[in-house]
This record gives sequence, C-alpha cells and structure tokens, in this order.
Amino acid sequence: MPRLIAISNRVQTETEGETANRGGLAVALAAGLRASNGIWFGWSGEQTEEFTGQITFRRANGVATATIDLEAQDIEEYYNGFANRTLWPLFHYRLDLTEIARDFAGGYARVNHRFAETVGPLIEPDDLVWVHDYHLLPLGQQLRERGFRNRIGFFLHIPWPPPSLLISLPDHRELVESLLDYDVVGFQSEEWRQAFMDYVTAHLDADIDGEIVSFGNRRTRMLVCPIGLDTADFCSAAHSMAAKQSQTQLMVSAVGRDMIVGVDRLDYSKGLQERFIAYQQFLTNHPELCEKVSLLQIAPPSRGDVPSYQQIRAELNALSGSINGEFATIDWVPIRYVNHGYSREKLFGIYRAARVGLVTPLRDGMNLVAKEYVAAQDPADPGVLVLSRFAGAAAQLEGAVIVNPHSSEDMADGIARALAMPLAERQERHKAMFDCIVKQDVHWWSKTFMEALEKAGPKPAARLLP
Ligand code: ADQ
Repeated sequence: MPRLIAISNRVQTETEGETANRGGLAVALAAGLRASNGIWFGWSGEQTEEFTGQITFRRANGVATATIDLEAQDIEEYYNGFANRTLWPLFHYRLDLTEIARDFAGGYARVNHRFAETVGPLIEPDDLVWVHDYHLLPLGQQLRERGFRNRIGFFLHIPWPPPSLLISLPDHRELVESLLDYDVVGFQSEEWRQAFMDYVTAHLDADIDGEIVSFGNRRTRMLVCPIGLDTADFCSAAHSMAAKQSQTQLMVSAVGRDMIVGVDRLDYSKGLQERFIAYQQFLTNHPELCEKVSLLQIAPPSRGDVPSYQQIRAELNALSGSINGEFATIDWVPIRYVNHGYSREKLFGIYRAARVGLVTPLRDGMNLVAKEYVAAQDPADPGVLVLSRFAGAAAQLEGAVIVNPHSSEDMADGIARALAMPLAERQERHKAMFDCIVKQDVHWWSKTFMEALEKAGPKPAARLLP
C-alpha cells in the first residue's frame, strides 16, 4: 500500500479534538492515515511573526503530523478572508454573504504556494497525495508546477455551487482549471458533481466521458464518494459508561417529556434560526404538546473572527430568548440552547436520549451529525431523524423524515410526524439508515477514494514553473 500524504488546512489530532469542537474531517482522516502509516500536513493553527516554513513533526494516536505556522496577514487574507468570507458562503449558495476582495484572493494564492513549498520536500515519488477541502483547491496545480508527478487527489467536503453562482468569483475559470491538475476529484454527492460538470460543459473546452474530464493532456476522474463515520467505533462509544451516564442524566431531567436534539457548529449554513422558528411554529400548531417536548440545541461557536458569525450568534441568542419568553412555564423551558463542545461519549448519550434528531442545514456537503444520530440509536426503540433535503446526507439516508428547511410549516409538520411515528415504522426507517452507515462508513470512504487514486492513469509531462 503506498504511503498517504494527507494535506488539509488544519491538522488536529484526535486527542486534542476529544472534548473540543472538532470538525468532521478530523475524525474521518485519522482512520485512513493510521492504516497507511502516512503523514498529515497542514497549518498548526498558530500565528508566527513572519512566515519561516519551519515544520513541526509530531505523532499522536498513531498518526504522524507535520505542521507549519502562518503569519497574521496569511490568516486574515487566506483563512478568515478567501476561505471563510468568499468561498464558504459562495459554495453554500449565500451570494449575499460572499465578500470579493483582491487581498483575499492574493492571500489565498500565497498560502497555497507556501503549502506547496513546505510540503514538497516531504513527498516521495510513490506517495499518494490527498488534498482536502476548499482552503486548498489550487494546491495540486502548485505541486504540478514544481514537477510532482505523483498521483494527487482532492476531496471537497462542502457543496459545489451551480455555475450561475460560481461565476461571481472573478477568477472562477482559473480556479476550476486548477482542479483539473488532480487525478481524482471527490464530491460528497451526485448533486455537487453535476454542478461541477455543468460548469465544465458551459465554460471550458474540455471533453466529458462519463466520470472523466479531459482537458488538454490532463485527465481527471470526478468521483462521488460520500464521507461516513467510523461506525463500529461510534457504536461502541455509544454503549460506554459516559454515554449511559449522560443519557440517564438527560432522561431524568426530562421525565415525561420527549427530547428533540440539534447539534451543529454555530454556522449560518446549518439553518439554526430557521430551525428555532420552525420549532416555534410547531409549538403554536400543537399547544397540546407544549410542556411535553423540549428542544436541546448544542451549538459551539466557530469562526468568531468573521463578522457574519458574530451576527448569527447574536440573532440566535435573541431568538431563543424570545421563544422561551413566549412559551416557557415555571417548570418548563422549551429551548435549552448551549454553546459548549461535548466529548463524543456525552454527545452519544445525548443523541440516544433524544426522540428526534433535528438536522436541518440550508446547504451542507454531507452532515455527519445526521449519521451520528442514527448510529447512536437503540435499534429496538430508535428515535427519528428529521433531515433537510439540502444536506448531502439526504441522498443516502432515505429513512429520514425529509424536510424543506426554508419552510417552517414543513419542518413543524416533520417534527410532529416524527414524534407521533409508530414503533414499527421507526424501526424500519432506522434499519435502512443504519445499514447504509455501516456499509458506507469512513473506512469504505477512504478505501474507495484511495483505490480510485491508485488506479489513476499515467501522468502528463511535468509542467515546471518557468
Ligand atoms: P462541518 O461543517 O463541521 O464539516 P458536520 O459534518 O456536521 O459539519 O461535522 C461536525 C462534527 O462536529 C460532528 O462530528 C459533530 O459530532 C461534531 N460536533 C458538533 N458539535 C459538537 C459539540 N458541541 N461537541 C462536540 N462535537 C461536536 C464539513 C462539512 C460537512 C461534512 C464534513 C465532513 O461542512 O458537510 O459532513 O465536513 O466531510
């Protein structure tokens, strides 16, 4: 098995992430890296006065990591700027929040160049190189320009926007062309791949033959490869003492009440305001269920340096306060809204204690919380997943109650339907979803992607920088 060099914006060890707010990628990558004895390269998250390109090597939980520090201007323009104020909103269909600035684009190009310069010396000729996510779209091109002929793949964890949105980016064509320097590009769902193909058809003089895009002397396979959980590991965590304790604690605190749970990074793409409003609608439609249900929303803050994230935080505080003010009684609070991170075991106890898992993003590449909720259920008496049709996970989890997160009425009906669902139907739906997350777990995901990468054809001649 060739060695894997994984490259992503941040490198996070599992130990670090255990109690913190860790992203889906951290959990997913560790499994594939351990199996291949690879190296995970990325930004340390630390700021340095001046960029030096010095690499820090570590090993944690069997995963070797190599990290670099970035300087303040890099963090501002590349990370907070182009990645999180330009690409993230645009790729989540939020043109209204997309900020276009030359400084951001310049910082993005500079940091991708710095990544290529520093990771380059670590790459051996037979290594497979796997680049992750929107922070590093042009990294493959940067490596090719330095003469690397390795098989290099890219996986996009977030949606790919339709061409009509993407063309708002001044350098959209260069960005898409840079992706054609990879051997394999992976998408979470068919919808995102199709949006990419639509752009290629409309704007590039390229040939498309099934999954293969040929452009000049380059050939790239466009693969749909939905990310999964380490399902077996998650299921055993769900049975741990800590999980049982948190489940018991929650059940005692909510005696006689059905709990609905939402767990999301605090991000506008997750549809949290819309969710609170839908819950309010549900309480209005079903006065007989007031005091019989409660919503626990867990939302650890993220990207606090970006203004739109500060704004959504303030809006959610106000909204939860006003809904509680309107409906609460002396011994019942309709929404418990907490901004902490929880250990995986605690989170599992919470999922398992909840009758309904409410996962209603406006757009989401995949959404691992939906899968975690399914994994944590007791198959004999499972809860019901209420899932947005705009999450990549909806293409796989057909046993969910699928809702439109833009319609508070549709979501309110979905909640009511989930709470009233008979046991046999709950079991049947859960089984279909559970079978899927067992079959297409994170090991399947990394194996499928790496096999596709290993199979990639001969490399085009190196295109060295002049
Ligand atoms: P994210 O947008 O971060 O990831 P998601 O897939 O939901 O979204 O993963 C979030 C992870 O953080 C989950 O594993 C969850 O358990 C964890 N988490 C959330 N709140 C937590 C809390 N309070 N305490 C502890 N853990 C918490 C991006 C894309 C997604 C895609 C993933 C992986 O936006 O669409 O599914 O990458 O590809």
